[in-house]
Amino acid sequence: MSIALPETADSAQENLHQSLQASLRERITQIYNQPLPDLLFAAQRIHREHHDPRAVQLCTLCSIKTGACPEDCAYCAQSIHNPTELEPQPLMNLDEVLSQAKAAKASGATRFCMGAAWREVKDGPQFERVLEMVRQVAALDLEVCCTLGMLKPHQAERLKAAGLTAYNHNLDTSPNYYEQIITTRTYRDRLETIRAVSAAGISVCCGGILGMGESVQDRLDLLEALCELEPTPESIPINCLMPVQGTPLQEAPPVDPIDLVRMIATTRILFPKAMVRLSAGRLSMSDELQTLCFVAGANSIFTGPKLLTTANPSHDHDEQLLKKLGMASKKL
Ligand code: SAM
Ligand code: DTB
Ligand code: SF4
Repeated sequence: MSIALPETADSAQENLHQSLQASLRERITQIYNQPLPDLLFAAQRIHREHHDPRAVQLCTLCSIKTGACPEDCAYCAQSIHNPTELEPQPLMNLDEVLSQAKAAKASGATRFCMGAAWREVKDGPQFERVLEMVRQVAALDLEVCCTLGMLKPHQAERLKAAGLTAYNHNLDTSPNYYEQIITTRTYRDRLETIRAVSAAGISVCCGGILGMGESVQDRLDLLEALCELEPTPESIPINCLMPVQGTPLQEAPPVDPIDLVRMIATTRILFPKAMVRLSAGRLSMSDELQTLCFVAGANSIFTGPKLLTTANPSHDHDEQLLKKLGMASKKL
């Protein structure tokens, strides 16, 4: 009888992977569930080792192509599957985008993020226009980020060559809960694009959304999925759902504020060097809650009156809040 050596080796590897995974999951759960003062203290200590605790990076979003998206993301105003009031807009002209980027820079933003309601990037004149946008925004000495849906390796390489700093592609929630939210693509599709982005040498911006009916365990499973990316993301947006009329999630209840703070602190501890971005949902957060999020390790916000299609606090309000806290916008 012959011994199936390779199988034995494989199963040993699999066992090791499973026990490492179990211990990672346990560690994440322990971090998240510790008493809040301990969690905040641990997050602050790590935050201060790697970042200036007074500095917040301001980013500005620009929806370069709005609405009529074929994907069925249950949270999104821009999906054709959701009867929302949004007016679709075709791909913007280069000049309009550039003037928005200049205005963002003048108001203190150091990162400009262009979002398109596409399922995936298609080669052709529209992609060429986006590449030109990336080149010209990069020439303004801004970090340039894009979120355009799925990418193929050669498209990621072209974005890199055009000067793209980062690509945003969120995993959004846990692998298990994903199909409750989106059915037109899989977690694996997401991971493939993320791999193409990293392989092209572009920094990965990847995070999720809280408040879509998921459990706390789903949120921790999202963090686990982020820990398993290689390399781990340099930028992690934590969004709270902006409930949009006409979407299946229009009535979703708001996220518990302390759960949000726990999530931010846990993210900071697990990803010491990453930028943790307090993203969508700030409009309905009190100044006090945002302050706790900064203490927990969030060090970036999106400023400007609009996110992609939904409202955001005014730039003046953000400026006053940072001033009151003795904090300031981060220079490049
Ligand atoms: N179509 C591209 C994609 O989905 O990758 C890029 C644009 S998409 C609007 C960018 C991200 O915004 C999504 O991955 C999701 O995490 C976030 N987002 C969209 N709608 C949201 C909402 N109503 N509330 C909170 N976050 C939202
Ligand atoms: C991310 O995670 N949040 C930003 C950015 N990446 C592109 C987008 C938030 C969009 C919120 C809903 C809207 O305005 O349509
Ligand atoms: Fe389309 Fe992106 Fe909205 Fe999903 S989140 S519907 S892919 S724009």
